[in-house]
Amino acid sequence: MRSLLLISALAGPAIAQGSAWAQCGGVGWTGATTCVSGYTCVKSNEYYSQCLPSTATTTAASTLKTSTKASTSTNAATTTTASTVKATTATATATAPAASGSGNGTGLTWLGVNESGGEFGQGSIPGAYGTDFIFPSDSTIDTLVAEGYNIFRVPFLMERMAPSGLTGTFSAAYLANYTASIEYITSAGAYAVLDPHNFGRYNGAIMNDTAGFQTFWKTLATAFADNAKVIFDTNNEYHDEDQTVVLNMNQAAIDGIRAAGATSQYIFVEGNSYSGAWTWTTVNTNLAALTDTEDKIVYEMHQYLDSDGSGTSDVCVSSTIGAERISDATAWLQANGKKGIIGEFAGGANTQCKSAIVGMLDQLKANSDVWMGAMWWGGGPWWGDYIYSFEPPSGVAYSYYDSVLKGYAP
Ligand SMILES: *[C@@H]1O[C@H](CO)[C@@H](O)[C@H](O)[C@H]1NC(C)=O
Ligand SMILES: *[C@@H]1O[C@H](CO)[C@@H](O)[C@H](O)[C@H]1NC(C)=O
Ligand SMILES: *[C@@H]1O[C@H](CO)[C@@H](O)[C@H](O)[C@H]1NC(C)=O
Ligand SMILES: CC(=O)N[C@H]1CO[C@H](CO)[C@@H](O)[C@@H]1O
Repeated sequence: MRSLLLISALAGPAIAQGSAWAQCGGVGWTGATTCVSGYTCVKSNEYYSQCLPSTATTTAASTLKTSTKASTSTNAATTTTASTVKATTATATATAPAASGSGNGTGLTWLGVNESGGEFGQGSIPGAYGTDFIFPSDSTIDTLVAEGYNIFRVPFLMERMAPSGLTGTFSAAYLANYTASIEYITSAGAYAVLDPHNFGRYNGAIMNDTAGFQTFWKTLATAFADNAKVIFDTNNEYHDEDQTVVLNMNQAAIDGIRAAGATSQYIFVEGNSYSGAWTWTTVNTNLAALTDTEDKIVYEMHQYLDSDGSGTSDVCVSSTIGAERISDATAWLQANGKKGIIGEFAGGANTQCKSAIVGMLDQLKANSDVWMGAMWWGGGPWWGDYIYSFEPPSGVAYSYYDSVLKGYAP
């Protein structure tokens, strides 16, 4: 749908030995199953094995590892060196997610970017990798992590992941490639949000099969149960559907994830009406009833600052609209003892929007008792000249907003 630029391979081609960090196994994998010297093939899940350093003390593979601010932050996401993180991944040890960071004194736990591509080409299912869809590029993650961003939301399509239905077998190839992206992010020390970008629908029909949805989530969470830096996002932007269905589907996802043994991770739930923060208290108040045995629910709300809140214009309503649009939701989170995250936000590259964006981020920071962070919409290799593109090095919004946003990194 956008210009086909910067396509980067995520997994290695079929060569004699897998290179550092390359895929080396998994259902359907036909490439190398051994790794170059110094690396060992380690199973991540049924669908993906990766060449990881043979010892925990192996020198970090890329410069991003040393550029994270190890000495100043209390956040494990940023203090842990890459080699240690890689080793953690290799041994698949699930540990409690890091506490709030304090490097910039924001009180926020996360600041990051949506990384699009896996959900592109929705008119072509399953579609072809590299033509209809793509996954985030490693170099983008390296760049953004080095700047302090520590959370990336990675959309995918359920119809590609589970082509025969919610309870059907997953596509080994799609899950393997998706897993490679997710593991790249978490190995770099950041959090990765698994985002079925489906708007509460499957093949265009509103999903209401709670048992099937629970099974889908149990299958997906099983593949990531050992990775504590993974976050599960039940679904992108439910809209125009029955409010009880939204409640029940979120609860089914939570129950499926925990039933998979994925107990250390946060779960992001979304609401109806595109999960808008500005309409949250008039639409989604029933979602306060969601329960989680691990008590790690985070309410993910989205907020754009154009007149209809759709995120389709670079004109912001006013210089204060950001703070205004999240104020009711802030009060709701506080009144109900809940945590929240702005899972998508953006504004045009102009001074009015910049003031509005800063105003919103300042409100998140001032209310970090309930707000855990925010994620810009959006990065990804195929955005081209999109008004909100946060793709380094020259995306419109990256060029304009990077210096502002990173000041809010944990
Ligand atoms: C997975 O990625 C490889 C390239 O690394 C590509 O050849 C393959 O077509 C991809 N498959 C899917 C389903 O994404
Ligand atoms: C559930 O979804 C199916 C398929 O879209 C639809 O036919 C059915 O009417 C829905 N049931 C309810 C109770 O909404
Ligand atoms: C704080 O903000 C600066 C930019 O203002 C950024 O470079 C840095 O990565 C942020 N995080 C920390 C922990 O200092
Ligand atoms: C409006 C916007 O860009 N936010 C979104 C996050 O995911 C997809 C992109 O594929 C958009 O359609 C969503 O609305």
